[in-house]
Amino acid sequence: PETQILSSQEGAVLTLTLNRPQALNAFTSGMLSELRQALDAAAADASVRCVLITGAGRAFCAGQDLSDPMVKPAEAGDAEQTPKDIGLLLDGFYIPLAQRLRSMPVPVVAAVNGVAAGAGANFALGCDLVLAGQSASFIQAFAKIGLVPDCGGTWLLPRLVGRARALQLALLGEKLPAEAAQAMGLIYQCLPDEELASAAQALAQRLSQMPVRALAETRRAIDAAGLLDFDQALQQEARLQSRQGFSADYKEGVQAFMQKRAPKFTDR
Ligand code: T3D
Repeated sequence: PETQILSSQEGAVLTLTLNRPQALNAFTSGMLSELRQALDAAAADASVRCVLITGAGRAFCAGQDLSDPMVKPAEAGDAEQTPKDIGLLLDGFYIPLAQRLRSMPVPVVAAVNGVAAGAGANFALGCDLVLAGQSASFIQAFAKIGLVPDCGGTWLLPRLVGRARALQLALLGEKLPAEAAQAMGLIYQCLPDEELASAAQALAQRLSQMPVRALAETRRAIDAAGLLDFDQALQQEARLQSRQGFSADYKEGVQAFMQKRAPKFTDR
């Protein structure tokens, strides 16, 4: 079958494009597997120093494909009437994907080019820096079909925008335009549609030239600090700083500063 995840590399930036535009890039199990494999490959590939994720066509991703036999509830005339455990799809596909995304050894940028709904919204929000075009929008569509937010939404939303706004988004399931998403701190930046692709590529290129191991450790430390008290966070910082202090990137960063030249970072 035609690949549902397009992959292209420019310098050290790998772009992954969700590619089922006829269904607004809704996730099938095959597509979720392909995406995870692509992220695994990127994590293992030393030539990749930043990943950029976007969607083909007019949408970013409409979330789980609701016509997929794995999730579609039985209808009156269906031969098979046993209720399905759709949670199995989380165990088998969404959880490993969300974990993979959140533990990438390099920064991950989302370029949200259109609607991002359900798991599509939370997959985007799980990326490190989220850019969106002005015509893009975010929808916590779960409530509308009797589900709860997944793909990390219950963890991400209150941390991004606070409990009141997390509940506003998750309970009402309304379409949140990209501009409002930026205003409430849900995403990094909303841009004119025609500037999105080039701005996202430029941002990803810039990140790829930074000390990416330190950036990935920073993401991990910030996420972990949510569960720590202040003193524990200080201790965590000290541990990570010790390790970074021995890194080639630290040595290069300080040397470049002293020599008034641009650094060339290589750690990953
Ligand atoms: O455990 C589990 O596995 C459950 C996991 C759940 C995770 C989830 O993601 S739950 C949430 C699932 N997603 C949704 O509920 C969103 C459903 N889609 C929409 O609400 C709307 O399509 C949008 C707001 C995203 C976009 O609206 P609009 O008006 O721009 O487009 P449209 O006309 O509704 O959609 C265009 C086509 O895409 C249409 O097909 P057609 O009629 O042209 O043949 C539509 O059916 C299809 N499509 C859109 N979303 C999905 C989809 N097909 C399957 N699954 C979808 N999620």
